[in-house]
Amino acid sequence: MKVRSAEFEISAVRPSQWPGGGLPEFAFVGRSNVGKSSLLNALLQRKSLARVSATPGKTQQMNFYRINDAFRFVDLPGYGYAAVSKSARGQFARFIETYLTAERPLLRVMHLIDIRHEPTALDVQMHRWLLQLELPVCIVATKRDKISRGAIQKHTARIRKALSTPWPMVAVSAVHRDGLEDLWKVLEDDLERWREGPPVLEPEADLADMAETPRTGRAEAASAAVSERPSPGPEAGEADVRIGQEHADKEHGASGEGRRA
Ligand SMILES: Nc1nc2c(ncn2[C@@H]2O[C@H](COP(=O)(O)OP(=O)(O)OP(=O)(O)O)[C@@H](O)[C@H]2O)c(=O)[nH]1
Ligand SMILES: [Mg+2]
Repeated sequence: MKVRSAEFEISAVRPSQWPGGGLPEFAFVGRSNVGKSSLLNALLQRKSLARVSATPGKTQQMNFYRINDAFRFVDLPGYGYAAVSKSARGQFARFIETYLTAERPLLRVMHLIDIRHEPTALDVQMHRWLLQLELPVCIVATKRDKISRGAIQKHTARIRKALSTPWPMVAVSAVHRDGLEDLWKVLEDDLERWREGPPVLEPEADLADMAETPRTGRAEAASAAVSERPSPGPEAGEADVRIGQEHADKEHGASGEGRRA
């Protein structure tokens, strides 16, 4: 992706401040300090467009960035920072929930997980929730420069197992600028599908299905596209796009329906 322009638009604390205009969006979620802002800067090749915090829990608003006047990145508040008061944490959760369930053209949620550690209980909870919402997701394993190359596959496998997820995973380092091309590829494919328009409804779809078409339809389209990806080669550990669809369906029962290709 050639980033011709990247502008910070607004730090929003309430939905009325969210920018309009219907541009497609990608949201970045993850626990506090996982590297959301750093990843945004690395993807956009900007030093400090998104503020990187020395103290975790700093990004307490939703920050909107407009790229190439064509799409947006949305940096969501980090969860799980213990030093933030309980009421503030509740507010963050409501914030994130309001955004993720809003009628916006959200193409995919980037769920960031620190590659070094087993996903936390909150990571698992957040991921299950994303699966329930049937939003297309990409798992981004961050800070891969912090472990040896040889350990990447073992760590990504551990994350996949803990999250029990059908979604692709990309391991990145914002510091070494590794894995960014793989991640851009996921975003570019989403944008291309978006430009092609919503999928055509199945003729037998009933009215209840039609009411849900915008979001569910895109989730299905995204899932279909993901399933069509070629299976990973010998270096798959670096950008693991293996899809455990059958496993996930089993695991999540009927909630897997909406994502099946
Ligand atoms: N080694 C290494 N450090 C990183 C990487 N990405 C982020 N960091 C560091 O991790 C810390 C947190 O990074 P942020 O980008 O501010 O994390 P965040 O998820 O935006 O944090 P909050 O805004 O508090 O939720 C900073 O000290 C970064 O320099 C990476 O890829 N490699
Ligand atoms: Mg941040």
